[in-house]
Amino acid sequence: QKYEGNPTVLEARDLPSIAKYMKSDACKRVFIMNGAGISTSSGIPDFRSPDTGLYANLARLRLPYPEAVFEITFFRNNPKPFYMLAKELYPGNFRPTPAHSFLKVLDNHKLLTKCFTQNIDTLERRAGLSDDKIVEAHGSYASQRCIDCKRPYDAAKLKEKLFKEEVAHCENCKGLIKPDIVFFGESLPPLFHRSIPSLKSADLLIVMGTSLVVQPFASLVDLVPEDCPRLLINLEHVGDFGSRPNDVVHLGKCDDGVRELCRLLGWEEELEREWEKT
Ligand code: CNA
Repeated sequence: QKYEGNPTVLEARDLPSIAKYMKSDACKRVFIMNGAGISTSSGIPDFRSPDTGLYANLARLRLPYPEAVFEITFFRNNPKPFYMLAKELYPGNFRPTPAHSFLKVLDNHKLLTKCFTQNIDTLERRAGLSDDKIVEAHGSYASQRCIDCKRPYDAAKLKEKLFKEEVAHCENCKGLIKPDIVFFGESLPPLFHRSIPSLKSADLLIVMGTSLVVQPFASLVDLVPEDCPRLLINLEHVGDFGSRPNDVVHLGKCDDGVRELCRLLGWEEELEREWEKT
């Protein structure tokens, strides 16, 4: 159900109107929701892009179905596929993208309230965002533990095992070790739940690089006020974008979208400077 009337907060439902609104006093609290699509230009595949996504390329892992690689019950019986994938996605080899540096620029301008990310690659931190601005909704590689007794495991040891393609076991109970990445069937970190109420105070929500299909993350888009402008920058149309009066849909690559927005805001040089630093 697309909203057919005129916008109530923006002048028009386009990027220049978003930029104008961002420069006004009315826009003080910007929230971000992002997903794997903001990291694809750094070389990390997303899940669902038709040819390049991980799900399209998991045949070699011999999974019964692609999502199994992130299911805790499957992992218990067969941890190898996840370990193979975890090795491939291990952070350190990838550089933040201009879309990540855009988050830092927003923060420089005291506009960024919170970045809710589904990504586990920690590139938001690497782009210079401080911990208090990031909600890693699906966890990250920053810590790891036993799935049974929950005892933390040494990061360097896990990395060594991963790179040797060996499965790590708990030194206490022999349970399987896994990075604190949230699997299907596991609860999201307490910080995610604690941070949700703040969305009520949003002046702007920017959603980038996500298919908006994984719950409960996807439903955060509903939690900003009804007239709060929501901007989607994505290769494809997702979620219910367009159903609210101040929704703006900008189809294309995240990096191109943020560059265009920064140009409209007069921040283009700052964006490139921040990106150079990464
Ligand atoms: P997804 O379901 O794979 O969707 C990605 C979305 O981004 C799709 O709509 C694409 O069209 C779009 N997209 C891809 N490339 C670009 C681009 N350059 N510019 C604009 N849009 C683009 O990924 P989601 O994040 O929505 O799914 C949630 C999962 C993916 C989370 O649990 C993540 O942990 C998981 N994941 C994370 C990473 C990472 O940390 N980088 C990588 C792969 C998967």
